[in-house]
Amino acid sequence: KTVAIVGCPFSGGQPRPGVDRGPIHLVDAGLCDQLKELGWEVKFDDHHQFEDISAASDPPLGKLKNPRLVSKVTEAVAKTVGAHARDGQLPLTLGGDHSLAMGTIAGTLSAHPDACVIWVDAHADINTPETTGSGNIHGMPLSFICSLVDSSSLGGTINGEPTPFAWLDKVHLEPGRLAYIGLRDVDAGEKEILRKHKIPAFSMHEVDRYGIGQIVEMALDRINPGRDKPVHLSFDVDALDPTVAPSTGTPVRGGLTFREGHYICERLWETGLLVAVDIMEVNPSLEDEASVEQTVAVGCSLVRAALGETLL
Ligand code: DIR
Ligand code: MN
Ligand code: MN
Ligand code: MN
Repeated sequence: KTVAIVGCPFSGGQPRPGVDRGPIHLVDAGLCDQLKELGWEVKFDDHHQFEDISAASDPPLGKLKNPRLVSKVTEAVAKTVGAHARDGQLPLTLGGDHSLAMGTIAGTLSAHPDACVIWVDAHADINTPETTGSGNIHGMPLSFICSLVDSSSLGGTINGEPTPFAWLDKVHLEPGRLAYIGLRDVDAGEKEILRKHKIPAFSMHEVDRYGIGQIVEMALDRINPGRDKPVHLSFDVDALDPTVAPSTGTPVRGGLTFREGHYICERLWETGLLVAVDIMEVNPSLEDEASVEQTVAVGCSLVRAALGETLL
């Protein structure tokens, strides 16, 4: 069993600098050795070197900020993740901001067309270019992946130039194969999308009501009832309570406990269905040194839990 670490020092999907240093901190904390100790063969060449596009040559497209840059970077990530997955390796993508998941999920789907997605986050990240208030693409990756983006606004060409996200036209995740855990800061337009497409969403309210053990089964029952389809886990560390993972760009109080976050990872590993893992939005430039160390350590231990570390 081989895990391929895809380090993605990228922050272009949101405005706060520093999240691009998340993957560097996670690797420097000893993640590779920790995974070797769990019996994995670890493939890590270096962090991804992304082609830069200057802000001057990347003006907003409608409300979208840095559209060409985000598109280029996520397309490259899709190729890398897809190649590892087709090689039978487990791609572990370290972010970086959550716009990267456009690339990781597209990559997973290229190798496992029947994959489903568990999205652990305080936010739904399913705004469309029309509903977004912020214009930050890290709040939108799922609308692109689930083909909810109005093609008249982004498909085709603008002034004869192909729109940057044309590469995503062929990528499609059925909204019914996506389930959320941990939501607590969902925009009005996103709530409408979740309802309209009947997307299984388990907010902190449901976690409180049923307990995390039941919630993970309820999520899997909706998207993977036979427990036979490959599972992609995309974990935004802001799903955790800010007391557990303080160093992240958009913390929201009332989040998952340390154990609840780890339980999700442990249970998904236990199913034997995990084919890809993302750990996103660790920002080592936010909060004090102890908070950064704590957040990075939690990021590493979530990865270990998803890759087979057990308590006994
Ligand atoms: C908000 C915040 N829904 C947006 N999203 C965040 O900008 O679309 N996602 N912070 O992680
Ligand atoms: Mn997110
Ligand atoms: Mn989030
Ligand atoms: Mn599509």
